[in-house]
Amino acid sequence: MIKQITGLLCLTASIAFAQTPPKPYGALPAPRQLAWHETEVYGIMHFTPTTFENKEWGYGDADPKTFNPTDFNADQIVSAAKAGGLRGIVLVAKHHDGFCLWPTKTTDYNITKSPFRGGKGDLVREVADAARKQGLKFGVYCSPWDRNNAKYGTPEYIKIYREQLRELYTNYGDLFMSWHDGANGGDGYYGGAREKRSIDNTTYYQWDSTWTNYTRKLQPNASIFSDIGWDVRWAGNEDGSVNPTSWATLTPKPSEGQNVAVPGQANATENPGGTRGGKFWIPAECDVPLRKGWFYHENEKPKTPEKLFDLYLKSVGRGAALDLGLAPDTRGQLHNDDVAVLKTFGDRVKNTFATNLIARGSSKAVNVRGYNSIYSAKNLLDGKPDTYWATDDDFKTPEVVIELSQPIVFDVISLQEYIKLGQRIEEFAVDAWIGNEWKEIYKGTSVGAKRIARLDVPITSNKLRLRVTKSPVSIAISEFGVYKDAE
Ligand code: FUL
Ligand code: CA
Repeated sequence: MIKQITGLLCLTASIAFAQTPPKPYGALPAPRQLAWHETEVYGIMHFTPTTFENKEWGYGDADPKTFNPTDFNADQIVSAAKAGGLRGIVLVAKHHDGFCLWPTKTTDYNITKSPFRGGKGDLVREVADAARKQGLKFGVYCSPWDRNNAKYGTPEYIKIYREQLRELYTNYGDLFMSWHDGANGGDGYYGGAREKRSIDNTTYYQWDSTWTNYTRKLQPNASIFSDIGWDVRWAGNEDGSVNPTSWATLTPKPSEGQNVAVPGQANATENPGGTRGGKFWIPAECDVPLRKGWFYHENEKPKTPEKLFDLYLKSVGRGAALDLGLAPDTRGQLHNDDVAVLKTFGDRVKNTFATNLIARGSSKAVNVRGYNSIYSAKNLLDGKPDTYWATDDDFKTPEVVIELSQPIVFDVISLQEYIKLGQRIEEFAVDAWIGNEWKEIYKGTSVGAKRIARLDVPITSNKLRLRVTKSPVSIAISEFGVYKDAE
């Protein structure tokens, strides 16, 4: 009888505990942002008449007939991206030159006026289809600045721009991103006017109503990128990295001389690090061209696989994403050099993170929330992002020891918070048991979606300790791993 009652009590207790996960902390990611975080590495592809003019910014006056790839092949581009570990492609459907890569009804300056597929082509469709066929997500970039359009600078142009978005949002399936550049206007062709047009980008584009009435309604799963959000912020540079301490949260601040924080006006000093305890969950995207420019230029070379791996650690490894610029050449394919570099980089990431060397270790934590196995420290090692080690509310700086039967050799450490409950940890450290004592081998800050650290020298040990050293609330960590760089 007593046994039965105790059993019953235990059962009731564990059910009660099971129902009390840690209270979320601060701003939280929306489901579309959680999906975006999983993407980690993706590409942004620039291929317009500007490619054929060998420029970076088309003036808007190129004859549509210049857009004449000799052998466009979306599958070739997507395969190379996939081999690079890219999980999505954002296609620049219209760049600043205004040329639309789909048969839009909003302007004559579009692909049907080019020789591409005899004027019957739709490049947005071809890339979207190729991406989906190979399991990559698809997104679009439609430049608000349009150097071709005669109406640019007037309210009428905003209607045209929104109609372009509507076409892109309704004809090409589910999009994972809607990418909005902050370019500010300036000189251009503008239907033959060939003049300078300046717009006030605190008011002209009316992003609030565009994103509310078009993007959110027609593509609710698309993360909106702009320099200050709404869903994903610009890293503040085009080098492919954020600060060593970078928060997924941001309280957008006005840039110098402005009193409101609006897209196109990023306070770039704030962007690489975010705001600790910021008002919104707006993680960073590190966009960087694979080559020097965003468009293909014969005299430029792609970055090395080593450089890309370094950028991966400084973006994905700091809770952000890496967005690599892909620039097809005038054939309409990625150059062999780019294909090779992507493959080597992709293999390095894949091979490095293939096996968590402590996955089979035993874990001993100082505290597990409510003694409940749901929150066990074993969850750190199961490779599942949805299970996590959590502590009781008053255990804000806990530690866990992982012990192995054999020593391992590693030089990469990776940590992931269970971000559905917010970005909680502020500082942490990792120790290894070396020569009969604990030696601190890494000390880090901001974790969030992921924190990856590469150590200067490989460590050999059979016992590791993870210590959270600063956190305003109890912790929720979903993964802890160590790896050997597959260089
Ligand atoms: C920038 C643009 O001005 C570049 O041309 C490129 O499209 C890049 C991705 O965003 O702001
Ligand atoms: Ca887990």
